[in-house]
Amino acid sequence: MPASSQLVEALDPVQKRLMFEDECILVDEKDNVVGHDSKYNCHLMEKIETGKMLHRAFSVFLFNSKNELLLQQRSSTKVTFPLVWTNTCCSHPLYRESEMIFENQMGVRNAAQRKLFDELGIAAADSPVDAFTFLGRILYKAPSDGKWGEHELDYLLFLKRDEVAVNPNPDEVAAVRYVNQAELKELVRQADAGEGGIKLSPWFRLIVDNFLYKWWSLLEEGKLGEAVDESTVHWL
Ligand code: DMA
Ligand code: MN
Repeated sequence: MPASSQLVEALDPVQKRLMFEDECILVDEKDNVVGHDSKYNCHLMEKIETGKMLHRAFSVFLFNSKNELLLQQRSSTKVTFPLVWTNTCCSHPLYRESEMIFENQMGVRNAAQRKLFDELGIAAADSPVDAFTFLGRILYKAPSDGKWGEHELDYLLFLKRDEVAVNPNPDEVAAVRYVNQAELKELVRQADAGEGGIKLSPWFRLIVDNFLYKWWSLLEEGKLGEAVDESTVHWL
């Protein structure tokens, strides 16, 4: 059997289906759409190294009325970055009309609403597309293990809601917890110290190190709008 088909056989069946069903949006470094390819191809490190697999993604940060942030631990069956702790929900807008609307980030907002339900069982009524605050975009590359990785242009979305019902999908999510700023700092310390087997996703770590606490404090002060940057793509 060729090495590439052994790689496919070893995948969890649910994640394997999504790897070929989900068609990601390929973009250039300015976020212009340049094509599309399967989620599978977009996350193979050997293809990422060609520089042609940069794709659009989003990261949602959901806060409750106490300004605590919901974290998720990715399931053990995720192909990329299994069992790492990360922000509330991440995925990709897909190559379909409703998720490619550029104006007002509407395609990404639609995709975020879809995946909050798929991963966490959060009802669309609890994640109205207009309720997301779009903060800005980052560009980063990160290997997962030898075979898999990410090279993304990632839209950052904050959402603050009164207590929402959360019902994690075990195919996607191993655990969830709310943290305040001090608790997140302690989690980061543990990850750095290699304590308790805590690992953080590379994109979450980049966002924590560059933006999160500043934006979180603005959210607490009701001034999140001051942080919005619609034009820059930040290279991290
Ligand atoms: C991809 O997330 C997006 C980012 C920002 C890493 P993911 O691997 O959780 O995507 P999916 O949920 O579609 O598998
Ligand atoms: Mn990706």
